[in-house]
Amino acid sequence: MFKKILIANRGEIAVRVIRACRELGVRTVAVYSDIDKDSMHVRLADESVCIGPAAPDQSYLNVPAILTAAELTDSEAIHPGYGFLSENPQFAEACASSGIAFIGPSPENIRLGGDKSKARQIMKKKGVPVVPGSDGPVESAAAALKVAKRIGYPVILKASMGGGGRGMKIVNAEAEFDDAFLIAQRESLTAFGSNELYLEKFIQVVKHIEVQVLADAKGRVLHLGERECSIQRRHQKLIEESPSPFVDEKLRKKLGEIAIKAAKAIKYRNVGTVEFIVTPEQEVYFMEFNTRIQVEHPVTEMVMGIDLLKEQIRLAAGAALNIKRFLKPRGCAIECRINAEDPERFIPSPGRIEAFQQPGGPGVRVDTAAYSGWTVPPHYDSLIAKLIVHGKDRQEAIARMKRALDEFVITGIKTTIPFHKLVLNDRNFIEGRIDTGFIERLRNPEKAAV
Ligand code: MV4
Repeated sequence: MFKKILIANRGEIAVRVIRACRELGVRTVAVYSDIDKDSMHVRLADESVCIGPAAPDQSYLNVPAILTAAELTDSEAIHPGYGFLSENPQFAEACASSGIAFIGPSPENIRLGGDKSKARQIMKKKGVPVVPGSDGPVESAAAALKVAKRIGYPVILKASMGGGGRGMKIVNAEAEFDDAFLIAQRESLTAFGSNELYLEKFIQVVKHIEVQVLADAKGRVLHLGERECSIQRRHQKLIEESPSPFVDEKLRKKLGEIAIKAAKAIKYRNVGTVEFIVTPEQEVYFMEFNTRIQVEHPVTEMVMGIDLLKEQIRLAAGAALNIKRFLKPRGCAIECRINAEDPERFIPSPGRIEAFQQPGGPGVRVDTAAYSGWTVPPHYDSLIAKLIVHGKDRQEAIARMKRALDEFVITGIKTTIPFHKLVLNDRNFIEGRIDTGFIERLRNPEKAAV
């Protein structure tokens, strides 16, 4: 096992990694920007190093500063958390060149996870189900139009280097195709530095379901069931749960087998997530391979009784998979992402937190780096806490989440707690009728399915 790990991140995920390290007996180094000097992750780590000003590109994305901090503190490994440098293959390579272990998959795994069109092409070749569409990227508008003619409208144009819903354009009819293609190309070039696009049939009503996988250096791969992530707004997930109320044992087995096939197809190592869209008819399509620990990992931890961060660190240190057989989810876990945002318009609401009083009691977990008197800076993601509950079944988990949301006191800034209370009281949510159009319908009830 590593003796000392540097955490190249901030906020709740840095705290989560430090907690895992403590339990493993590993020393920790926090890095922080000027504005984060009074942060919880700095307080909890054994050592800390300032790596630059508040602007992310000068601190949490500053590769030379982070590698220097690791060398100065004799850190053997770096945990990137999520966001920032976590899916940057050059950073993973730079760590290796400096003799520092990157806690995550190989640079090749990360590079392929980032190239959505290549990943789709490989998965298709290996027999993982993908939506009908282009075989890899499209060479030109004319070539794309030919594919669209073959598969029929609506189609969706996606940026090869996009992902997570960024850089997508739905095209409903041939008359709109050429304009849409040029706009998508231009937007992709601006956002991702590449104008490469691929094309898929657009599936109208979908659920976003993802499967957690674990893989060791010997090529053993396990899955830890699914997470239902359909409650999202503009591709920002708001509520996640495991298991999905839509997934029965048969579908879980199918999703798990496909996820393992996907991981083996790319010789994946460490923890990862295979993202699918699933139709009401239980058709399953591979979408993306996420090569980081994800925000919503706690719901899997709660139902599987596994510490994914500790497993991830052990795997990076070369350990074999610790779990002997496939596990079944126990009960139900739900996570509400609490953001420092106006709950009606979802615009950031940074500032000083006056009171921060978190809920407790049976089955309640709060992953956060916030505290009374802390100021939420405007420079970073607005996620300030994750409220996770576990219950014997979905009904108990929902009751527990409502109770915990009522107990949670955060004053001085606006948060999304009132929004979550609204969802937890919605009939469709309570009865498990959720797809990616849920939030839109909640705010605009006249709209039928998508
Ligand atoms: C799709 C899709 C329908 N058909 N692809 C969004 C996240 C990214 N990983 C993939 N996404 C989607 N891909 C095909 N072929 C629907 C989504 C999707 C979505 C699309 C438009 C508006 C909201 C959405 C929410 C979740 C998923």
